[in-house]
Amino acid sequence: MLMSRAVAVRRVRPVEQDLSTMVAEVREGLARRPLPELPCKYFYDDRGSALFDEITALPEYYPTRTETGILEAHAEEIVDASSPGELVELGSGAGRKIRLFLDAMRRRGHLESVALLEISEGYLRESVDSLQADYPEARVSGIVGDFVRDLPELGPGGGRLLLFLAGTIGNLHPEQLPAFFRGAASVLARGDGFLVGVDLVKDPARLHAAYNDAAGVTAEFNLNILRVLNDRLGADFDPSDFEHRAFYDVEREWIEMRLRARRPVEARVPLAGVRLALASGDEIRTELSCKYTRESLERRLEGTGLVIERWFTDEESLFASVLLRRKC
Ligand code: SAH
Ligand code: AVI
Repeated sequence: MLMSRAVAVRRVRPVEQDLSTMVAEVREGLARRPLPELPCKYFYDDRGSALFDEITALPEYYPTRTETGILEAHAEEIVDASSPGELVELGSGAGRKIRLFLDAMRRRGHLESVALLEISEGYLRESVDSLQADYPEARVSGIVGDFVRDLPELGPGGGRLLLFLAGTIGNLHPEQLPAFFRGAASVLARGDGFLVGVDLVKDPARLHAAYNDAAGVTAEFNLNILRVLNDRLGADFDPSDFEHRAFYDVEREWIEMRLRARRPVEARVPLAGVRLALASGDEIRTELSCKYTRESLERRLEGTGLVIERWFTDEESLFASVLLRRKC
């Protein structure tokens, strides 16, 4: 008889502490000039996570379909290369692709535990519940936290395969990558694997279409950050005062998402003590989505203790699933 296990979701910090962090980050971001900024992790309340899920099914948004195809072809090989007993996913979202790895681990009779580290608590709880129901032999747990700050919460590695899918690594500033990779290496034992989904540099027209979809879902996703500030910090943004803007910067090799004021805007964020005055046409940067080549990724990996072991890509080289290994 199978023993039922308690479903475990824990927060790294109490809600009030996360709120004070948000206050500090929003205050600092909106004070930046010439371009005020908001951290993109604040897109993801329940609505933002659902909008991202909608984006993944859009005809223009190739990354999810492409990565899923790569993983369907190679998940077995990736599991074989590592023989992990523990699977960890950072920024797990709706938690679908992880199942390809869980199925491969199950077939090897070597599936012990699964941990998800995610900022969007509602989505995390749903994923943990459904994975626990479908993989009862595994110990499934969730950590509500920030993958930039909270990797040590995962504890020491050993028989671990770490997943960071979707190209979410591109939402970090390139200068953050070496520290992020060092942090990841410190929760891996020698020989553990780290599979990173990387969106590749490509035709700017293809990128532009992916972030400016005809149905306007990406625009809604972008505007959702203002709704999150209204809900959590008592801000009084009117999303209809802003329009979505996304463009590819060829020099920096990143997509930038911004919100542009359609008219003069005066907004208050009372919990952060912020009054924001924008002229018509002023912009707030809300997201970077950096695109990489093998060479530019290798540069960011230098001196981090992680090396590229395998590079899987699709026929058009749109996206890469990169298996990193801790080498020492
Ligand atoms: N892995 C899923 C979802 C990718 S979307 C997929 O492959 O489709 C990015 C996910 O990362 C979202 O679920 C979002 O809530 C989460 N996220 C974004 N910033 C985060 C952060 N700083 N810490 C933890 N999770 C974060
Ligand atoms: C989650 N992340 C990889 C997405 C991306 O493509 O950078 C978020 C997104 N932003 C706009 N569309 C999707």
